[in-house]
Amino acid sequence: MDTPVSTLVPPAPVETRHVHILKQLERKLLWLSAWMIHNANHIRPNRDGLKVGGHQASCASVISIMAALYFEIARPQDRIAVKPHAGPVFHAMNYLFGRQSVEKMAALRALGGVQSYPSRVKDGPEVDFSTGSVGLGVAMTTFAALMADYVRLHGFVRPDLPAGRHIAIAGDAELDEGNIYEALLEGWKHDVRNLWWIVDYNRQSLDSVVPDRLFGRIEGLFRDMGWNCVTIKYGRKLEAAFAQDGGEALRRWIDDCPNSLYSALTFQGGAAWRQAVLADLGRSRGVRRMIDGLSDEELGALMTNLGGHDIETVIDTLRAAEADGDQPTCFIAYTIKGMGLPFAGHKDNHAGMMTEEQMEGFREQMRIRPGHEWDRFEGLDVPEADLQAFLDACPFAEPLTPQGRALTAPMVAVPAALPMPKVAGRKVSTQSGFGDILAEIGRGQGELRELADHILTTSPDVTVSTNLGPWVNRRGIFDRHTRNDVFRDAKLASAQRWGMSPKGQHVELGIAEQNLFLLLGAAGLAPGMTGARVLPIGTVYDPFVNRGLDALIYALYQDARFLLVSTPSGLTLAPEGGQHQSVNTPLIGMAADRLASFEPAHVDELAVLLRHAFETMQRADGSSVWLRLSTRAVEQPVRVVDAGAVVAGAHWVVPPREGARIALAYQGPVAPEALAAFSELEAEEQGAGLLAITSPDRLHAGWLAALRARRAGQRGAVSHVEHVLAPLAPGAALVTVLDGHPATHAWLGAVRGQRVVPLGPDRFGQSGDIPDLYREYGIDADAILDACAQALLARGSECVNELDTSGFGI
Ligand SMILES: Cc1ncc(C[n+]2csc(CCOP(=O)(O)OP(=O)(O)O)c2C)c(N)n1
Ligand SMILES: [Mg+2]
Repeated sequence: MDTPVSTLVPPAPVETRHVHILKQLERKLLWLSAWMIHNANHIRPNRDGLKVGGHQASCASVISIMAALYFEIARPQDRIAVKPHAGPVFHAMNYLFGRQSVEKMAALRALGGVQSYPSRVKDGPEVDFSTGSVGLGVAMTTFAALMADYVRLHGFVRPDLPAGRHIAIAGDAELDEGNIYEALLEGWKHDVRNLWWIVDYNRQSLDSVVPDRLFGRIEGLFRDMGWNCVTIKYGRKLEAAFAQDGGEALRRWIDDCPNSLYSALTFQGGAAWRQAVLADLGRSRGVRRMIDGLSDEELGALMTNLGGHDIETVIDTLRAAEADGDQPTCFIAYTIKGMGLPFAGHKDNHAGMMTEEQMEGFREQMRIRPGHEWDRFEGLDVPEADLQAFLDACPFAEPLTPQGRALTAPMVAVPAALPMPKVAGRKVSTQSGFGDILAEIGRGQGELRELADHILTTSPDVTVSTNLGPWVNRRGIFDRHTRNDVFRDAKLASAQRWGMSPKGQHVELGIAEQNLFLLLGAAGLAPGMTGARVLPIGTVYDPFVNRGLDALIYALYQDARFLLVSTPSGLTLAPEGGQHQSVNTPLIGMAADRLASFEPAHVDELAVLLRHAFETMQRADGSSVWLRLSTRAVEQPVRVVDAGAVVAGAHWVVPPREGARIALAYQGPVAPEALAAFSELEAEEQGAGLLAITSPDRLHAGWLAALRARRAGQRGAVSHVEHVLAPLAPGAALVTVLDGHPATHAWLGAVRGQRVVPLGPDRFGQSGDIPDLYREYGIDADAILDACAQALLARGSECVNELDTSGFGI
């Protein structure tokens, strides 16, 4: 086993209370987590033949760490991310605290039961951070710590709420994920505090044993990022042995033992340990004496007495770190995967499960009577009243508020309308409209004041190029320390005034997009975590939403509430070329749950949607919001837009005549092409309609909801898109166009059986100017007119009949 260079913790003088009780509770966590998984796989009826699964070995390795943390160290105000595969341990711990039911645990991985991995939304208020996509929960704690500072420094937190720590219990393989290092770097820049990562260093991942000396590297990285790094390597028994004659040789032997050999010996047990140690150290009289005096079982227990399984050592180490201040600290706790179970140390044990026979043996060892498997204190040798009194006295058991640990924050008032820049008749892009509206809000005048104060903006190094600059000039950059803008002080001309202070409202991030979404997630959970309302807005180039997608989905999965503004988007970004031209993002917007996605073409629509976003992201039944914008300046209409229709996803710019044979629908910055094509179409086909689609996502969601409602017997349920398309003839044609994948609109034909000719790029983009690219990808006015002609000439069935199908052999 490699030994990372590390700060050794000074022997902690802190006395651990009730060590015996703690060890009994550890036993209970081990039993309940293993039993929960066994029950789900072997006891509960299985109707589909699928393996239910669960990770008994991953649970076993983290038992002492979690017992030390939750029964001794943690305070209710601490926010903790638990490694995904320790979900059952987490639920067992809550059960002991009286915060989880047997029914839910017995239904682990079944509908309505506890989830395989802790889920904020589905497992209830005790889960601080969902985990499952490894690495993200760990990294998220960094941004939650940043947010905790932010809301405190802005005076948003109730004074009676104590500040907490942010803690991640991480699997060691989680540290392979790149987002961990992106978060480390960003955390360093923002000088985050009160952050602990406790690594369950069992040196095993899913497939294998991790390479030796890896942690020497990783530890160095932590130190470089300003973290304290503490290794919890050996338990008390081993430390005592090391102090004996021959002990130093034994320590060196274990230190030098390759991870895979150590794992294999652990699995094989005492006799194998004896043979291996004596083969190398048999000539040392001290070692021989020490080992000869132990039975195989005792020797096995000694050699596997790693720090992460020694609850007293873990507690002492955490306490010492606690006393050390608020520097971020990484604890590398050596453990054995599957500790205490028959497959301890076996490299294939990740998804391994005890057989029924092994479980029977384990039950006897745990002194659990059949039929009493779920009893909270069954098999423990401490009176129930003492155990209960101990649990009641745990600091973590104290209520943070009378409502518990899940907090709430009042809504921030949103004015009936946001300031609308004077754009009618001018050429303006949605992106610059966004910047203007936000800058105006940033003045914080009158009824906008509260709203302005609660907005937090952030961007991964594209603040200026997404038009947040004027807002930032007004509201400043957030930093725990006040720092002047050097350019400004030196009177050097710059449009950006970037002074930093604890009152600033923009968090400037490095380019890593995963960090943007992790911060939006943390800020979007601020009401529940801190009791403070923050209205987070993140800007990013639209194509790079893909770059942070896992973290975006992760934030949404937890029901974090934020506004995502992605701009610029699509081919319309013309000269930038294919890596910058997004094609698939409208489809992501449609498919992402808890996210309402919009793409306005004009600034009046944008103003409506921005206002809607501030409200929707605060409403209990609302969601996050995504606005896909563009840098293309398009002429702004003089009109009063129907706000309700804009929010619902579409409004008629030119309503069709009843029974019209065709309508043209556009979305986003292709509006000028659609308008040009429409004026020709209208001359040929009187009564044609022109539809502005602001949200295929809302239209689609509304349609599905109406279909479901009608199936459930609500015959009058009609969606917005059904209303909108109703005037058109049943077999009418609908030509649709957007600067995004055409599948975004193709489904519209299914609503009323109309024929859709969907236009939009379905290939990677490339450099060019807008006329060339729109022509090349078939979204210019000519292409739209061709599509209209095709649609009008060919009726649906004829269209298919005209195809030459001879080549298909039918
Ligand atoms: C992003 C992601 N990739 C892959 C997986 C599949 N997976 C689940 S656990 C695991 C290995 C975890 O090892 P480690 O973090 O060391 O946990 P432990 O040994 O404590 O079980 C993998 C690859 C996942 N959950 N998330
Ligand atoms: Mg591991």
